[in-house]
Amino acid sequence: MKNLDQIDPEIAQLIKDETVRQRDKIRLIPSENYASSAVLEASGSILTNKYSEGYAKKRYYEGQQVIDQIESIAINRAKELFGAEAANVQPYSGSPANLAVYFAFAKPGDNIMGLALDHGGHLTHGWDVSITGSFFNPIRYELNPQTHLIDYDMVRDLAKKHRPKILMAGATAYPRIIDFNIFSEVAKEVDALLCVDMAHISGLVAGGAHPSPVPVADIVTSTTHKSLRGPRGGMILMKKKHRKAINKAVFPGLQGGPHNHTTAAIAVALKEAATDEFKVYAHKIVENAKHLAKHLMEQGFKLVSDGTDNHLILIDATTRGITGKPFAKALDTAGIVCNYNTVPFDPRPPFDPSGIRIGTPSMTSRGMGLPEMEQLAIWMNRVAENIENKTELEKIAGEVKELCNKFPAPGIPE
Ligand code: DSN
Repeated sequence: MKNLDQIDPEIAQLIKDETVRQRDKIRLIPSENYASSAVLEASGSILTNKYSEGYAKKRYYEGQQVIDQIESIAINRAKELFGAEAANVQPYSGSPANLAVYFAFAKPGDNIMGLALDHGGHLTHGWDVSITGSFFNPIRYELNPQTHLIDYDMVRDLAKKHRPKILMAGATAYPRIIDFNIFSEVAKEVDALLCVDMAHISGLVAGGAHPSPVPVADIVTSTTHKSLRGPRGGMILMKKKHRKAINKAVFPGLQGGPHNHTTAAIAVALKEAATDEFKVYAHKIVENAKHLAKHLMEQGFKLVSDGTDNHLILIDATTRGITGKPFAKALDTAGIVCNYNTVPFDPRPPFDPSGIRIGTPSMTSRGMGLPEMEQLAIWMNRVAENIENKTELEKIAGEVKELCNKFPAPGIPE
């Protein structure tokens, strides 16, 4: 970064510090990953200099000879990879992508329906503090209190009672496979638009490690930087009949010019995700998560739904006599980075909840496998037993660093 070093050494140093952090720690936040060097190069390119309001061949600015090609390539790759009829790659991220769906298909005050945030949904699925919970009338379905699986009977009953305009499926903290077919049946029964937010699992879907919502949903939204391993961005896949409404909602409805550097990086990530290597990666994410879950349970941890089918695990720390926040902080000191999280029916508040949320996309991107999952479970148990023992936590951090240095991360200089 010789130019940055010279012009702004303060920011240059902070980027170096963050690079070291990402290199030397085990990153378990399930929505994070390591974008490849190719994705980073596209994302950091001169494409950031260009304004392109509109869509290919229908822009409000001249000079789109190159940008039109880049955006068309990204759209075609998204359609091909996910088998979608149409795609929009301009949303700045997942929340704007979801907002575009509401803006296109609902009016303020309309009923919309989604999984409650404290049961694993997302803010934009109609939670109070989100614009989606105040402009629309949110109806929330929940998990079954015994199994902690989505209560599909409740989904059907609430949908029949409230007839939402939009039925939202998808989650940010749900460790099990979502049955998109049931959601599709319910949506048809009540004449709702089915939107699946697959942000967390889009890499798994791309690699065939999770059933795809694309064939059965009207609209599928996603971020591009989680298990899909692209740049920070969003996209919307849809049936052709919805393209006009969605395109209009994204621009000029919600956004100005698309971030062309991001569009190019999304195109690169989609090319990478179409490879056989990525299919193997997607399946390994799940294999690692299942193995980690098994070994965490052997170490005495209580997992929500007693395991996982995807990339994500929710641990209820209270059965170990600790709570989520201090556990997450102790793990961070030990070089293991996760986030504290509510567990279903959590009696504790979101800022000091009972659990932590972890996932395997980043570790798997480094080539870590089953032995490393076993080692991680042992470390996490040691942290739980030594939550206030700084010396022990720092000792673990040293061991973690040693392991990390054996597994170079994509996009991170060694
Ligand atoms: N912030 C994301 C996550 O961590 O799951 C959801 O958008």
